Amino acid sequence: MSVMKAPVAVVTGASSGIGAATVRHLVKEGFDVVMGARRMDRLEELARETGARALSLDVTDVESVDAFCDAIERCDVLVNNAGGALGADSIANTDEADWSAMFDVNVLGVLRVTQRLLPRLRESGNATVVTIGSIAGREPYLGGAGYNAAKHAVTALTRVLRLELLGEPIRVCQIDPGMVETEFSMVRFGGDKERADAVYAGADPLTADDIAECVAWVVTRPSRVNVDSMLVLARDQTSAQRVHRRTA
Ligand code: 8X3
Repeated sequence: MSVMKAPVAVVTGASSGIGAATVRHLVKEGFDVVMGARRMDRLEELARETGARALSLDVTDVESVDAFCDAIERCDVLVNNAGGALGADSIANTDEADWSAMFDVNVLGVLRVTQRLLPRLRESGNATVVTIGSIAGREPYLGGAGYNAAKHAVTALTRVLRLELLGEPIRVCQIDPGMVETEFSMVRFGGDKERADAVYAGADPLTADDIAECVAWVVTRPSRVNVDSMLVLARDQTSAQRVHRRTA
């Protein structure tokens, strides 16, 4: 009797926020999940909680990406989640190092992992790549320059990948969240809690679970259905910086 094996989902940036929530949701949907991140202590805790497999991954380090991808024998779903913003300065004042770091993690990180796992996705016969973009990849906003540029590049990468894979059984989807309350803003503002809290002040932002549910929904559609892209905003948000805030 042949035993049907569960499909394998790979999630990057899985130690917190949308990545960790996605791991939980995909495990619930019956996937064998392989998760990667730099913070192994957090990943191991999530592994104990969910049964997902934890592997060290720094998407900005080619050797780390190679080792991570070499350890993956099967991949039916790839969730490119690792990413983030650094700073909110104007172009006149921005630090080029922040741009380099943002391009490295958001753009080249997606390229590296997708490129190396493409053979596994092809072998699947029914695969899905879901990349977590951002409203910043659709709409420029003041203070967004470097992150806008990086996430617009991610959108381009996703769209070209879909063109290249036409005719193959691999779906390509990009989910673009707006305001989600995670560690995102703390990282962006270098641990400045006041600035980070101000992003969400008085509004009812999305949660990591809200976006993880979208990922789980996308990858569980019938194989003929490709959800091309999703822009997911809080009800309190109509564009990157137009946010309704309740005052106390
Ligand atoms: C979404 C967050 O600040 O670019 O990634 O709107 S933001």
